[in-house]
Amino acid sequence: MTLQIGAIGCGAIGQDHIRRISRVLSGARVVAVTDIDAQQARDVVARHDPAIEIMDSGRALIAAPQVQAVLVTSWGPSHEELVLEAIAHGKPVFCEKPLAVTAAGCMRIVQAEVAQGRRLVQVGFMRPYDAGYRALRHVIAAGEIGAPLMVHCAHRNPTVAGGYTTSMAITDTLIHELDVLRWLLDDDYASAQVVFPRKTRHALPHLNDPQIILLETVGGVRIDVEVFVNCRYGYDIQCEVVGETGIARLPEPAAVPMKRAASSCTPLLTDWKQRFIAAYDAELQAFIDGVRDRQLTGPSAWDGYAAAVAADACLLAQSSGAIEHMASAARPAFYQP
Ligand code: NAI
Ligand code: NAD
Ligand code: ISE
Repeated sequence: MTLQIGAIGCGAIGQDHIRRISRVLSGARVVAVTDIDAQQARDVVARHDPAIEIMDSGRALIAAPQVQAVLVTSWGPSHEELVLEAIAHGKPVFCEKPLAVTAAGCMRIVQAEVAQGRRLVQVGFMRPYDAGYRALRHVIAAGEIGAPLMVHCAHRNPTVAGGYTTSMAITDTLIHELDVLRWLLDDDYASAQVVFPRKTRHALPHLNDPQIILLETVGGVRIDVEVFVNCRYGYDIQCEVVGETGIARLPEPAAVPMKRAASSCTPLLTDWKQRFIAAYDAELQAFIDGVRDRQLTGPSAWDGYAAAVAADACLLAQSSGAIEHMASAARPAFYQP
């Protein structure tokens, strides 16, 4: 049976996910799309399949009988309402990060899913599916560098769109580290602080860029993450874990080293879609397979909530300048691993 998916939001990642469902993955097809910008939806249909139906709204798409599972790839602030609507219809939903823009919003989703009685939500945190992060986690879990003590990370984009704000550095960008570092260390966060270095002249007046986020985990690991979204030179994700007896680094993506024009160089990627392309394929295939097997295994609504608790504290820390402590609700048995 081919799983029939309806996609809400036909922007950058919506188009890319529709492409992979239509041309790369197996077991699913896109039967309906919607976008508040109707032209975006028409473009997707023209590009992929004239049989895809354009729906008037996210609500109409979720209610449509031919839609068996929902893909939410609209703007972050719209996610909560759409995911709650999908849960109310008992339809599985893959929601891009952030699950909701506040921890309270994520908790409403957690409560709705628990009340519904089975896992229906997978969050688009793709890094746990990345081969490099998986290898790094394996090295740490095997004790090859001893107990982790410190983690140094960087999340750099060459540029961002004009609508990108100082808070989005947390809710849209850092949120990937907030998720993957919990998973990597098998730990949760205790506190956060944000400091602002000298601002790059390449950032628009309303945006503070770069930012350094300092996190402490419950287990006492200290983490620093540099978020720098106008770095100009490339899309660069770094993660180095310092343990008691050694250091482990996230592998760089494969690239051909060259010597030319009197220099030695290795090209860098500039597009996030390429950097994690295999991980995006794996996460969505896992969702399709999980829906078909009635057992979702990927990042859960609880993972979305846990990342959002930390994001809330980072947002507070951006404005207070202080160390902000965080408190999570107790994890329901429903989400125990
Ligand atoms: P985008 O701005 O290119 O696309 C969003 C689309 O959704 C637009 O076409 C917009 O018209 C539409 N839209 C917004 N609200 C809507 C609503 N209520 N109903 C229907 N359509 C709506 O943004 P982009 O880059 O595609 O990001 C979308 C989401 O995906 C965001 O949550 C973002 O954080 C996430 N994302 C995740 C990435 C990852 O690495 N996992 C990478 C890029 C984006
Ligand atoms: P696992 O499934 O044993 O999970 C390890 C721990 O990490 C569990 O406690 C779990 O609750 C937690 N966890 C999982 N995803 C998380 C997230 N996004 N944020 C925070 N915590 C998270 O370990 P594994 O087999 O290494 O799987 C790790 C991830 O990779 C999971 O998301 C899993 O679904 C996925 N996975 C992918 C593939 C693939 O080939 N695509 C195969 C197996 C697992
Ligand atoms: C974007 O939304 C993503 O999710 C990318 O992975 C991230 O690198 C970028 O900073 C975000 O804006």
